[in-house]
Amino acid sequence: MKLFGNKENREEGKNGKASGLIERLKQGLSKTRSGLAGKLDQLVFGKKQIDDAILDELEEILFTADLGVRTTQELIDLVQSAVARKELNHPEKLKDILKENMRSFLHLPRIEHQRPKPGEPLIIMVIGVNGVGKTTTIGKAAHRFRNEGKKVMLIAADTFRAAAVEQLTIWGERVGAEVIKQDTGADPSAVVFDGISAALSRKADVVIIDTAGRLHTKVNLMEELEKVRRVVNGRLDGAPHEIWLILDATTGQNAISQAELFHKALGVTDIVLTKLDGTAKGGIVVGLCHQLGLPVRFIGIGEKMDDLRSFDAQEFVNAIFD
Ligand SMILES: Nc1nc2c(ncn2[C@@H]2O[C@H](COP(=O)(O)OP(=O)(O)OP(=O)(O)O)[C@@H](O)[C@H]2O)c(=O)[nH]1
Ligand SMILES: [Mg+2]
Repeated sequence: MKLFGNKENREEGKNGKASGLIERLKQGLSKTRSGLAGKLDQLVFGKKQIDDAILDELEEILFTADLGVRTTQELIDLVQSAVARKELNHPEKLKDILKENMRSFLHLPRIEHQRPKPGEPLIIMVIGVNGVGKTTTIGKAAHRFRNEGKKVMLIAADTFRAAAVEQLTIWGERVGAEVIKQDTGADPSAVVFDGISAALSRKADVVIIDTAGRLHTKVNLMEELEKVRRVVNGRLDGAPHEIWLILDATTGQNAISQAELFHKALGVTDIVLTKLDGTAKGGIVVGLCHQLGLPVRFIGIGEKMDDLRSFDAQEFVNAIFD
């Protein structure tokens, strides 16, 4: 009897944790959810059929959630043709068809990452314009890797902004990761070169490089990031294995043009979309995946170290619709 009780408790504990995580995700995405699901419910309430007026309002709702013009139009076309084929006749089914199509827009083949050679660390370079959440994401990601038992080192290559090094150092202390740094104003390439050497000799498992988001000009920024990448590659063949582009969800469609720019200049392997908790523009995720074909790897739903989530299309769509 006692044993049985223990087992039940254990399973309850496990399920409790899973449902807690889903609840936290829903809470983080609540602004987007009330914009989408909330307005959709109002739209279909008491309506008997899908007419042009409903489609117009639906377009407005999707557009406001920042799915982007193209993605919104494609969804409206899909709904319209389902109505024409008599596959969709009742407004209450609208949500299902939207969910199904958004899920398929979000479902992208994973980009094959370069793997580190045996015994060598995984090197991740983190890029993005200023203030999007690079340093915070690095702290949260380091925490995830630490939870997997990895030895993590952080390289402070944002030497442009005063206090940037200090901010990374605080995160390093919080999550138990060593930070390789020099003074503000040092050459980022030199910091990176020394940092990779230190990581190799100290046998780190994962190295994450924090870079500047702002320099005197955008051209300057791209050139410097390119230089940092060359130095990393010169020090360790095959590295950086991953280049994470951090985008701020609250900037909406602007995030898409940033992604295009950075991807063209540096070849991004993963997108991290931050600050989804602070915006109703969560539909940007769909636009990003669908228009650029770049997969979202993580989403940020808060400022704490547990607030970085692996992106899962199914989970995301459920969280913003149900
Ligand atoms: N609510 C919320 N805030 C976030 C999230 N991610 C980052 N932030 C906040 O955004 C602000 C900027 O974050 P940073 O990590 O300093 O951004 P950065 O890209 O490193 O900025 P620079 O170094 O100036 O280029 C901080 O106040 C963070 O706490 C998130 O997912 N949700
Ligand atoms: Mg920073």
